[in-house]
Amino acid sequence: MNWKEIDENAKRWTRDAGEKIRASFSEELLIQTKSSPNDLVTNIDRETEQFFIEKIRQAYPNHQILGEEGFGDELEKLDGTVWIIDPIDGTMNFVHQQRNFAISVAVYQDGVGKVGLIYDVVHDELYHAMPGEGAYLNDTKLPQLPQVSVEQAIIGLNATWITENKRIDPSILAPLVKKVRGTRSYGCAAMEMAYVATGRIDAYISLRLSPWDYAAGLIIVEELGGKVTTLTGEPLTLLGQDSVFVSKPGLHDQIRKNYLVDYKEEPKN
Ligand code: 2AM
Ligand code: CA
Repeated sequence: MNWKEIDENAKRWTRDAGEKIRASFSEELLIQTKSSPNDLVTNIDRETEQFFIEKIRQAYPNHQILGEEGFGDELEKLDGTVWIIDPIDGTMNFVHQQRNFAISVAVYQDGVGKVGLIYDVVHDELYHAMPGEGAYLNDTKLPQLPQVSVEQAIIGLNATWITENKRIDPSILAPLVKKVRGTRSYGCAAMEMAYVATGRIDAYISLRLSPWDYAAGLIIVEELGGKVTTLTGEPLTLLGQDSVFVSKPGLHDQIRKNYLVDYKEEPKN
């Protein structure tokens, strides 16, 4: 398998898709809802996913594709070469703000991450990594993540998780929010993982993400020595929805030990 070539193609297609998205800003958006009134999808989400699928099918007919908008394959296993794509992560931001969204593209081989790309379309910033080859922001190599204390940390966290919700007792995360230096909520999981990779934030917590939200970020953050697990410290499945805890290395253990011991995953069936 020529991973360098796959990486180069993935980067080119991602930048090309970004250019199309930027061009779409001057056109009228078609906005629809999916599972709830706040779960948005646009014609651009769909067209962007279809653009990737066309390119991948043409170049790599044997590869599988897992995409948020469902134009790819239905996967029950991660056997073989699998592209995991979110054409627009942060669709609500895309619709309301025309910023703070990203394209997320990852390629896995038998469940092992090989290429991870997160593209901040508006800022033309491409975060990318291949395991063992370093992680980059455009052409600049990112340094390994340093240690930080809980008191000095800024964590990415949506306010939903410290109010009444279906997934976590709000009293679990409240003491952590009190202890850290600050919290931020960008509303785009892939970008928040890219921000952990660059040290703009120190950790990121979400109680429900899908594989396409974190598949690329996981490769980039792990390449820099960061940890990416569920809130109970288990590996992410890349097949269903999971809680996600992304952090600088020492901070991950500190937060798990001191703030997350009371959290239990819902039984999956
Ligand atoms: P999306 O924009 O691609 O849907 C918002 O806090 C973050 O969580 C975004 O990255 C968003 O991705 C993701 N998200 C929102 N609703 C979700 C859901 N029902 N399942 C999984 N991820 C979701
Ligand atoms: Ca999306």
